[in-house]
Amino acid sequence: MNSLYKKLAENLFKLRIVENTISEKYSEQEIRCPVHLSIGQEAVAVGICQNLKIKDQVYSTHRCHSHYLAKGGNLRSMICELYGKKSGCCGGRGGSMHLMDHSVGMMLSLPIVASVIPIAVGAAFSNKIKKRKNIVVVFFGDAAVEEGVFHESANFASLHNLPILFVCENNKYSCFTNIKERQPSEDLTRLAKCHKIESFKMNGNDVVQVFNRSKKIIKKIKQSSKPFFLQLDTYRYIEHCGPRSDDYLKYRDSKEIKRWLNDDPIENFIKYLKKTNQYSEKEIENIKNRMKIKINQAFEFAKKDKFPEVSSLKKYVYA
Ligand SMILES: Cc1ncc(C[n+]2csc(CCOP(=O)(O)OP(=O)(O)O)c2C)c(N)n1
Ligand SMILES: [Mg+2]
Repeated sequence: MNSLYKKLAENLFKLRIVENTISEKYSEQEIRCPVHLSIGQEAVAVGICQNLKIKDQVYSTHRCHSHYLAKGGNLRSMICELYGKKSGCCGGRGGSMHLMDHSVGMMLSLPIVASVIPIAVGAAFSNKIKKRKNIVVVFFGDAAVEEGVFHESANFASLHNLPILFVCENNKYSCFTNIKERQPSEDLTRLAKCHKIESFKMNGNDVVQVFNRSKKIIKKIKQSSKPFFLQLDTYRYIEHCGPRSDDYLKYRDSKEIKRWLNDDPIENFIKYLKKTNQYSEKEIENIKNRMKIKINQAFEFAKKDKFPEVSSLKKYVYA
């Protein structure tokens, strides 16, 4: 397996195993923050972040585990944050929806839908004024384009030619409501085109395609200093918020679920490796085992870590 495919495999398995472990351990009731898992959506974060330099900046949402990990965020700090512990990336104060690690350019995650978009655009504006060569990537869901602030931000980014990649991760749902009940068309690139932002829509479950396409787009953004809107269609496997399946609620049709389970990003990647004679069972097993060990160590550490001191309760509270 070449070094790129190895990296993609490591990240895909890291994300999948971390989130499966969160899902398993959640019932122990030691993780007390809500969790929005991205199981099934991993190829989006992995394919794009593999093209980014440390100095490139990533901004994310309530569903931020995948972006944080794919950008190289510290695993132990993430798990400690989920457990509300002192060594967490926000000192245990933020929980699952506020992941950040400035040392690798994972700048910020915010759970208020679309609220991170203007902040990311502001960062791109600052980079441009300061003539920095890095770009900003902002990840958000299909519901975020339904907030007015998305349009204000897109307009500003277009008008000022800002080097920013808008990544709309279309998993078809805003909580329980299908995009067909919210939008006249599932092609959300039309919402970028009206701001004269170049755009592209593709399947987000093929990590090699996402990597190749975003590589070209990122190069173009860096050369032209113009924004780009990329829609990646994907699917979350389990409930909107929480560690379990919620298929019994029947807001998602079983045919639809099956169709997406058959388009699994990890299975797709394995198939690709086999087709291109790059597959090695031994290497994949090694990667999985290494990841499992690292991940178990992070959970063990987090469980034993201390909670923040009660005396520090008012620190960072502005009143
Ligand atoms: C402004 C705002 N309205 C409502 C909510 C409640 N809420 C949390 S996540 C979510 C759905 C977001 O859907 P999408 O942007 O598609 O992301 P996904 O959860 O599918 O990844 C909503 C409505 C919120 N956090 N912020
Ligand atoms: Mg969605």
